[in-house]
Amino acid sequence: MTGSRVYLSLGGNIGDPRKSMGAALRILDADAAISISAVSSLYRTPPWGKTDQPDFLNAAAALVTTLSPRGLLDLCLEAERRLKRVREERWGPRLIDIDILTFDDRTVHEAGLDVPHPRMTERAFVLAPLAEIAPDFLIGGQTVTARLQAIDTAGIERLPSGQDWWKG
Ligand code: PH2
Ligand code: MG
Ligand code: MG
Repeated sequence: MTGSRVYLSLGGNIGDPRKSMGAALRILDADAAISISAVSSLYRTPPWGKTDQPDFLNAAAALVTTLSPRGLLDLCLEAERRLKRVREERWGPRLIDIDILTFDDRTVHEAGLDVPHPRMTERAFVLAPLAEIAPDFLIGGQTVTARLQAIDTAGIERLPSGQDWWKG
């Protein structure tokens, strides 16, 4: 497929996040306008922001799409809804969260949609999985690997899931 190259971050910390994230990726991949091209291993990560909640599972994915950023966001939100995510408190526990990190080299500031994701370069739970599938990808002139080395990665554990865990 030719189209825009997108990186996504996925996460969750209640229910069965591995199952929810896998189902979300399969929903997206099944759409005619989206082709998933790479998925990272699963990572166990300490909660960031609001710390009195369970550890998260996080992963990153690369996809190619003919959709607009808004069209892709709508599908991600629809997948979250289908997986029965209820909108919870900010940074609190969640069944599934799908965030668009980058969309080609575009900058988007619209209601509910900021690309590149404004906090991605501060968050090891985003960059550790992303570094596995896109180590040399440049964000703000720095590779993902270099940026990851500059931030706190304490407590982050790559699980022995391999990269096919989402295929179900
Ligand atoms: N998501 C948040 C807030 N905090 N912490 C971790 N470890 N992983 C997440 O995915 C996460 C978080 C809000 O989206
Ligand atoms: Mg998020
Ligand atoms: Mg989100």
